[in-house]
Amino acid sequence: MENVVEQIALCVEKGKVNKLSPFPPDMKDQDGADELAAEALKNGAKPDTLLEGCMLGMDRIGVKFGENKVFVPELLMAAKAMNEVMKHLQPYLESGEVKQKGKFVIGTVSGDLHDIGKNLVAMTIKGGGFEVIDLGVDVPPAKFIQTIEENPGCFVGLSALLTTTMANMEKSVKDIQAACPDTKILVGGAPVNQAFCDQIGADFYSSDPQGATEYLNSVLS
Ligand code: B1M
Repeated sequence: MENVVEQIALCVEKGKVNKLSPFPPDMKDQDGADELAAEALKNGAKPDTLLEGCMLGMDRIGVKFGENKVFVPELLMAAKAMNEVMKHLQPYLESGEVKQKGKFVIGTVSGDLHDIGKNLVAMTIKGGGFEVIDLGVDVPPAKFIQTIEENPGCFVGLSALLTTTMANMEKSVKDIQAACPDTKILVGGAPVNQAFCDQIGADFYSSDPQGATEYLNSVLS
């Protein structure tokens, strides 16, 4: 089984989606995440094992991304490979046979339409074993609050890319804290930094997706 974990992890880390995928060139004509996941389940592997492989692969690529050893395209390919595995796991997730670590609600704050970084954070956290509820862009505080109330115990992530929408991030944090005081709020995005996070009273700031995943894991452990 260790082999299955490692094989899936390698495909996710390298972004090897399926056998036909030409990327990465050094894995040309080899089985990808799609074939390996299907084969492993057919041979009786536990669905949890596949999730473990995804988490390991996303963790490795996330660390490299945080260290500037790989860039957005590699992270996107890794997420694509991870999604191939998740496709096979979907029935087990829905039946509850595979348990996720928790729920993470994410959105770009109101007035802001940037979603590339937010999507990377969402994908990395999904690969880290969390159920991700992505509210999209231009999300008003009331929508975050409604979703938190529908998903008690969830974590929340706010992304902002404009200096002008940082004020909306602050309002979202304040409104969420007033309505749902126990909710842990993560913030990020290019203009956001630790000082701003402290100033608006959010729980955690991360400059990259991996830091956000590590924070969620640290809260749960
Ligand atoms: Co816009 N834009 N844009 N834009 N845009 C910027 C952000 C800008 C810096 C460009 C510039 O002027 N040099 C500038 C902001 C200036 C400022 O506020 N000081 C700007 C502007 C001004 C605008 C418009 C106002 C332009 C106009 O219309 N006049 C307009 C605003 C629209 C709106 O939102 N209301 C606008 C529009 C757009 C497009 C729609 C064209 C497009 C967005 C497409 C999309 O997202 N689907 C766009 C883009 C692509 C950019 C740039 C070029 C790239 C942003 C990006 O995706 N980066 C950007 C300039 C630049 O950065 N070079 C720019 C890649 C992404 C992976 O990084 O989002 O930072 P990032 O995410 C990182 C981290 O920040 C972190 O993880 C990610 C991975 O490391 N992170 C989190 C992000 N969220 C996190 C949350 C976390 C944790 C980490 O926890 C919850």
